[in-house]
Amino acid sequence: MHNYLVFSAEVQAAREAGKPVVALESTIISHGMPYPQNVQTAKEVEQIIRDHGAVPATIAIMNGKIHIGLSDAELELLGQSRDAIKVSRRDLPYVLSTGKLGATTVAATMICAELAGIKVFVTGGIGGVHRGAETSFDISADLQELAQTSVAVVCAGAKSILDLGLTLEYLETHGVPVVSVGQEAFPAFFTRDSGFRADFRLDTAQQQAAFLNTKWALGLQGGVVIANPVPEADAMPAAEIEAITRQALDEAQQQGIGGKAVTPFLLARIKELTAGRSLVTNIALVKNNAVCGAQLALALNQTA
Ligand code: PSU
Ligand code: MN
Repeated sequence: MHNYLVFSAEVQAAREAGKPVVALESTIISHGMPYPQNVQTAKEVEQIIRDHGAVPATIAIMNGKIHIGLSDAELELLGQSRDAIKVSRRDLPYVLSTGKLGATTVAATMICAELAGIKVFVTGGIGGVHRGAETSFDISADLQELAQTSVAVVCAGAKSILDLGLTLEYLETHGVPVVSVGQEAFPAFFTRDSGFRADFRLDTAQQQAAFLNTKWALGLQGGVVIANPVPEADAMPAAEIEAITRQALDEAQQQGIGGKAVTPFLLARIKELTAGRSLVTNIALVKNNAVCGAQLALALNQTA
């Protein structure tokens, strides 16, 4: 298995020194944001994690290897590439065995983080049960991964392009705890309140670390959603985002967008329809999550 893992010098040094490491995904770079903001944001997020005492490990698939930690040149390559493949659990063996360039989703990043012994992963939003899933069956593989892979996923909730009620039901069925930070509500990515409650509220990194240690000490495998709301000042108006989301969903249906292309299509359309303001919010919430994730990795490291 270790034949497949390649650690950057920075991450390797952190492992040897027992320093806390935070995983970062790469689909958000290749398919979630446009160039050059994607690369710029990736670098700034990494720096925020360093500034808070942890070491960032952005994960991607290159030349038949799982890269744990990318150089600036590798980030640039991924951010500019037009043919990086969006890699979820299903796609990992194909992209690795063919040596293609792959950007990992939440699901694939969780798998790779677990292989690398990393417990905390920071992203923007998780995938979920799509609106209309009762006919499309479109349920992100991220949810099944959360059910089985023991990594904490720090996010700003899930976008309301999804059916958030069904997403939370699905997570409950599979025993995935949803923890909110600083509030009771489950956040909806662009907005702080989805109208649904998270299962638990744990405001401090120490409380979150104790929760994770307890879950995993009991042998309860699987992930935990740590839902950290977008800062008030960066949130978008809920009514506006709902109207735009509906329009983007209608367009996706009319254009016959399906499968793994759905989420990237919706993200790009929402950005266009908000004249780029959704991207500003997206960047702000990922940075906010980086602080939360670094603090959690430190707290977990102290109790290890
Ligand atoms: N949601 C976002 N931004 C993203 C994604 C989701 O707000 O960039 C990406 C993540 O990589 C996530 C993936 O794991 O989309 C989910 O895709 P799908 O719905 O096809 O499983
Ligand atoms: Mn899907």
